[in-house]
Amino acid sequence: MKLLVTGFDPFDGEVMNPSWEAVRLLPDEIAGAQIIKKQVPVVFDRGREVLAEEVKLHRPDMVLCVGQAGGIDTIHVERIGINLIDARIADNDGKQPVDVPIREDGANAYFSTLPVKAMVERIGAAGVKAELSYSAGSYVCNTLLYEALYLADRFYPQMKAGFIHVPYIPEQVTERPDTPSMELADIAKGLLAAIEAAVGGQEIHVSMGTLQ
Ligand code: PCA
Repeated sequence: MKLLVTGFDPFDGEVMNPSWEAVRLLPDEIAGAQIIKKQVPVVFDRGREVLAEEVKLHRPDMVLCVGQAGGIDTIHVERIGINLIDARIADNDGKQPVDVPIREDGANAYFSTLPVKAMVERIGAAGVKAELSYSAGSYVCNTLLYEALYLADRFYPQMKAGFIHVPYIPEQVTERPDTPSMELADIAKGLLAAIEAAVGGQEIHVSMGTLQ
C-alpha cells in the first residue's frame, strides 16, 4: 500500500509550518505501507496542482494532507471538505479569493474517506490529544482536502483521502504565551498513530469487501 502524505510551506508571517516539519519526521514505511512525503505551497492554484501531479505520478492508495491551524490545542482529524474558498488572508502568491467555489462541477461537500474516528482514538491511545473536526475552514487547507476528495470521486475511485490540522509548536508562540501549542515530537507521534489507524482501517474495509 502507498500513502501520499503532504505538509504545507510556512504562511501568514511564520518561518516554519509544523505540518511539514512533522510530516518530514515520519518514517518511510508505516504498518507496511510506503510513505511518500510532499511539501505543498500555500497557494490556492499551485497547491492543488502539486497534489494532482503527485497523485498522478504515484497513484497512492491513500492521501493524507496535513496543515497548521494556529490556535487549536489538539490534533484535529477533519471530517468534511466544502466547495468554498473564502480567504481571510492572501495566499503566498498574494491571491485572496472570496466566496468562490473550488470546483464548479463538484459536490457542495465531500466527507473524508479515512476512518476518522479510529484515527482520533488511535492518536489518543498514543498519548496525544485529538478530536474530530467538522470544518477545515475555507482557506488553502480546506481546498486541498476538497480537491483530494474531488479527484478520488472523479478519477481515482479506489483512493481514500483525508486531512489533519495540527497546532502551532512552542517555538511559534514564544511571543504569544496565551496561544496553545504542541511539541513537534507529539504532533509527529499523533500523525504516525493516525496513519496506523488509517492503514488498518483500510485493510479491514478491503477484507470485508472480499468477503461479500
Ligand atoms: N494551514 C492553512 C493553509 C496552510 C496551512 O498549513 C489552512 O488551515 O488553510
